Amino acid sequence: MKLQPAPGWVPAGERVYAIGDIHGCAERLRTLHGLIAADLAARPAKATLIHLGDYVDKGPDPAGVLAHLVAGDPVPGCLTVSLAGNHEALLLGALVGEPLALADFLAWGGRETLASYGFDPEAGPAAWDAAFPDAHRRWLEQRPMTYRLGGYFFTHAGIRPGVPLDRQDARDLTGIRQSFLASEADHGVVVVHGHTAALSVTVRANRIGLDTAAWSGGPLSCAVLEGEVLGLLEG
Ligand SMILES: [Mn+2]
Repeated sequence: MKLQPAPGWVPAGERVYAIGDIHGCAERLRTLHGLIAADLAARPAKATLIHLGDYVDKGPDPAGVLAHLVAGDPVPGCLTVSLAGNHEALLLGALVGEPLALADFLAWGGRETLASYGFDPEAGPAAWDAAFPDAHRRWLEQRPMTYRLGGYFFTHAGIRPGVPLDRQDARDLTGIRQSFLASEADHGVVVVHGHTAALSVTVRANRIGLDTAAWSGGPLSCAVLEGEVLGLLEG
């Protein structure tokens, strides 16, 4: 793996594998987990596997992604941290028939999620809710919003510049775009995020963006962080 200087740091002897928006790309996620397992076997370290959220919608197999992650331990030997994305909130809101969530869910790729579970899109929230696997619902409900390690702060979309990390609003953490992406402020941490797709992984002094639109033909990107260097894997 080619390593380049990283904007942040990870404690000695540790490594982080951070994966951007998955959006139903179950096969590529399994491929990427295999590459991570091989890298970890070749170069043992205390490893943390972080998924940056947006497991469902848009792509072909959201049900397969959730089945794979709910089963646990996707890369043996890694501590796994799977963060919440805005699409997880949309799905949970749609299942209980919350009108705004339902409208956004259907407009932003929720039909692919329904299809992957074998649900009739015309059946409506009550029918979907009754048939949705309990284990998948509990897993979605339990996703943490943030994770911190070394000089890095991991969250789905980004942070509101100028607001302390422990006082960030959940809507910013899972939804913020330009006011974070365009900021050149030193946040005190390097924010590792997904949510806003780019053609390739974005590495700036204050952030690393890992959403490379896997669902629409881009790679599923993984940043490999250790010491003060950064490598990339693609599924
Ligand atoms: Mn997304």
